[in-house]
Amino acid sequence: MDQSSIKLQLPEAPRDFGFFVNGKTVPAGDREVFERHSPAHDVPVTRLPQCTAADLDDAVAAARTAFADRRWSGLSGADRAAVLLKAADGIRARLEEIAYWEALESGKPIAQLRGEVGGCVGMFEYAAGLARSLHGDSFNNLGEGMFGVVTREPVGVVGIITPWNFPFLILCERVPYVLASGNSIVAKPSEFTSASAVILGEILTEAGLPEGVFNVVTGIGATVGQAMAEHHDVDMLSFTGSTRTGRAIVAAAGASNFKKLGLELGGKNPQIVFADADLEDAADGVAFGIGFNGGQCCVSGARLIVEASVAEKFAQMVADKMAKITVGDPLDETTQIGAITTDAQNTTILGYIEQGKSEGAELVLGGDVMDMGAGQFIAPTIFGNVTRDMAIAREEIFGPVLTVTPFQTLDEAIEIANDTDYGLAASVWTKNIDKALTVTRRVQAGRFWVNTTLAGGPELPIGGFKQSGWGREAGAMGVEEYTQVKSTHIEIGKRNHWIG
Ligand code: TXE
Repeated sequence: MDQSSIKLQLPEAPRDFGFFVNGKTVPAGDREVFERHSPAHDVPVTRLPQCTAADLDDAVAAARTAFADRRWSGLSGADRAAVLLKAADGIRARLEEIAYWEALESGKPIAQLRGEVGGCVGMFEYAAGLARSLHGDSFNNLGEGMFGVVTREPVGVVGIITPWNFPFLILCERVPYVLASGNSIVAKPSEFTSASAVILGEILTEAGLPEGVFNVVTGIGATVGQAMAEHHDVDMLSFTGSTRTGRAIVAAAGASNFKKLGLELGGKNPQIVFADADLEDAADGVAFGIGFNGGQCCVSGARLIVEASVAEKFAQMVADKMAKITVGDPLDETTQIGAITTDAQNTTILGYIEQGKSEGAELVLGGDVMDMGAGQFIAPTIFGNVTRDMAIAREEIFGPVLTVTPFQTLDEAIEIANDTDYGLAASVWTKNIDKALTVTRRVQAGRFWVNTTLAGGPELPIGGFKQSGWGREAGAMGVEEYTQVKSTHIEIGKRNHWIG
C-alpha cells in the first residue's frame, strides 16, 4: 500500500486481511471471518479469517520443514542479519500503514503508534547485530587430551501468542530475536488486533526471509491459541497475556510435549515517590506511567506509594496533570489517550471503579466514562486513601486507574511495593542515591526505573519476577532464551582404553 495514500480518516469499507503461511498471504476462503470494529468509532475496520486447528497444523508443518532443511538456521549470522536489516527498512517504509490499521483496531493514538512502530525498526536492527555476535564458549583447560566447546543452537519451531495492548511492539520484541539464531516461527496475534502481524509477514518475505520461516495464524485464543499450546511439534512458546491464560498454557505444555515456555503476564506495578523527589517531574512521570496507552500496559505504574508528608499535595499534583490529558479520537494527531481496546476490558475497568467506590476509597479524579459520540473511553481516574487489602490495590485493572497509598518509612514503602503476587516493573522517585539503590535492590521487579518510568529499548531485557512470568525477551537474553545449549567434549590424540 502506498504510504501517501493513507489519510487519517475512517476507511470506506473494512480491509480484508488473510493469514500468512509459507511466505504467502492466504485469503479467508470458506473460513469464518472475524470483523473487527474500531473501539473508538464503532465501525468495522478489518476482517480476518478465523483459522482452525487444521490451519495451525499447516503453519507448524511449514515452519518445521523450513527448520529441518536449514534454509534459515543454516545461514551465517551475517546472512541472517542482512535479512533482519532489510526487514527494518521494510517496517520503516510501511510505518504509516501499520500505525493506521493498528490505531483503528486497537484505539491507540496515532502519534503514539508512530513512536511504537519506529521503536520496532530499532528492535530488528539491534537483533541483526545479535545474529552476528551470538556465540558459545570453549574450555581449553581440560588437560592435554580434552577440549570442551559450548554451542548454542536454535530451539526449532517457536510459537508466539501476543495480546491486543501492544500488537506490533510486543511481536517485534520477540520476532527478530527469535529469528536471529535461526528458529522458525508461528505467530498467533490477538483476535482483536491481528492486521499488523500479517503485514509483518509480507515485510519479512520481501526482505528475503525464506518461505515457511515466519507464519501467522489468526483466530480465537480458546481454539487456535490453545491448540498451539497443546501442539506436539511446537518446541517453544512465548506467551504474553493474562495470568489466567498463562496458567492454561503451562498446563497444556505439561500435558503435551513439555515445550519450553516464555511467559510475560500481568503486573500491579508500584511507583514509589519520596518527599525529596523532584515532585514536578515525579507528578508528570506518575501521570504518564498510568495514563500511557490508557493504562493498558503490563508495566503501567498503577500503585502510587507516596511518602505521607507529601501525599496529599502530591496526589493533587498528579490529579492536575491527569486532568489535562487529551483523551479522544485515535486518528487525531493531538490525542494522548484513545479508546479502551476491548469491550470486555472496558467492562472490567468500570467494574473496578465501582468496586473502588464501594470499598471506601476516595475518588480524587475521574471515575466515569467519557462521551465522545461513539466508542468506549474512560476518564483518567485516581483513588486516594487506598488500603492494601482493597481489590483495586491488589488486582490488575489494566486501565487508567491510579491508587494512592501513603507510607511513613522506607521499609514500609518497600513492604507495600512487594505486597503483590506480581513482579513485573517498579519505579522510584527520589534525589537520594541511598534510597534509590535500597529500593531497587529490595523491590522485586524485572524492570526498574529510577526518576523515570516506562523507558525501554532493544538493548535491555524485559520480563517479570514472581507471577509476572518466566524468562526474558529482548536484549542479548532475548536471543539466548530461544536457543538451547550443547556441550561437546572433544578428545585429542589416543584414547586411554577402559578395556585392556
Ligand atoms: O487476555 P488473554 P485478555 C491482562 C489484563 C486483561 C486480562 C485479560 O489484565 O484485563 O489480561 O485480557 C490468547 N490458549 N493482560 O482476555 O486471554 C488470546 O487470543 C492460548 C495482560 O485479552 O490472555 C490472545 O492472543 N492462547 C497482558 C492472548 O492469548 C489463548 C496483555 C492474550 O489474551 C488462550 C493483555 C488459550 N486458552 C492482557 N486464551 C500483558 N501481559 O501485557 C486466549 N489466548
